[in-house]
Amino acid sequence: MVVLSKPVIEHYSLVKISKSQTLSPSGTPIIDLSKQDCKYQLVKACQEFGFFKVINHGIPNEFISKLETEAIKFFSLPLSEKEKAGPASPFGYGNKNIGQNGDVGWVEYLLLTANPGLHYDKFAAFFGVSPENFLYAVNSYISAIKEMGSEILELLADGLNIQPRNVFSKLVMNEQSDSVFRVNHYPPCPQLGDLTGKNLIGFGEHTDPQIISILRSNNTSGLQISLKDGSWLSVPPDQNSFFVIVGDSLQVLTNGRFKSVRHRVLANGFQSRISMIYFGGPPLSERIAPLPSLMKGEEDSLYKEFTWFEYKRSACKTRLEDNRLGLFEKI
Ligand code: GA4
Repeated sequence: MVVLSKPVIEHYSLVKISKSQTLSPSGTPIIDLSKQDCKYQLVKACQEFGFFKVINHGIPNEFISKLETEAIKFFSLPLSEKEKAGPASPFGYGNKNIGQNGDVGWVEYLLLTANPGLHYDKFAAFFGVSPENFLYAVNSYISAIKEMGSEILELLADGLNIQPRNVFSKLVMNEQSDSVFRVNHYPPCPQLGDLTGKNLIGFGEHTDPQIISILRSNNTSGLQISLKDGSWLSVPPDQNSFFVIVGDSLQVLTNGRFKSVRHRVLANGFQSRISMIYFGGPPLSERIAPLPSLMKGEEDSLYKEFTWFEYKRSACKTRLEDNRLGLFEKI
């Protein structure tokens, strides 16, 4: 178990969760990627939830467990060592502080670019004698996840009946794609033990700015998604599956047909949660606007024009829970 510096839990938001809010495994949209007709279920899940779970994804378990083992090794290092890989702006180790505008959470993390080969120089210095294992595990994992993300995006284009089928996937597969990879560690907070039924905010509520996020966690719960009525649903963990989250950019590309879902992560008093998330984004210069092939009749774009660079720049000035897309909605 990795213990962070002495917890001062008053600095972190506490939430109470009741059992009735737990999403039953059968309630989660589950997409079997090996099934021929999954494209329609994918579209439905993106419209109704902006969220789904993927099974039969074909990602070899060894990629996943190798990276998880390396991540645990890293997070087990003394804080002073981990801090040598910081700060996390733009990439590196972060502890409790999220973003640039005062958000905090009960989490430590590594934020990396998802472009292959770019990690070595920065991380060689931080990982002491052998950064190779970690970097190799990261790069193999990212390329496998990217492929799966691209397949999902192509199935979504098929399900929406739009051509070419790589209309979404080409954005994340582009060499210049501005994609990010994050490994989060939510350490248990022992002081919570006395506060029965209480959880601590590990990563506060937010939507993801990119196109698609693909999350895998160990078997510790914590992820919650927000439903249309504003209530929070706990997503049962499943270390053999991936959870897919629609990002703001995909909401815009589909002119609001797909919803970028608000989500958050709760830390608990007794179990470590490790998650790894790939955020597939477009190239910085890409114009993000509803696809003409999707627009029906006189349908107007719900959003003002912007490039991914402009959206990202604006997002960096926001707090986690802000409605980032709101700034770009046409009134
Ligand atoms: C949320 C999704 C990704 O984790 C992330 C986050 C980023 C960060 O951690 O630096 C942001 C957040 C995320 C959106 C608003 C800004 C930027 C923290 C924050 C307060 C890496 C991303 O791309 O956007």
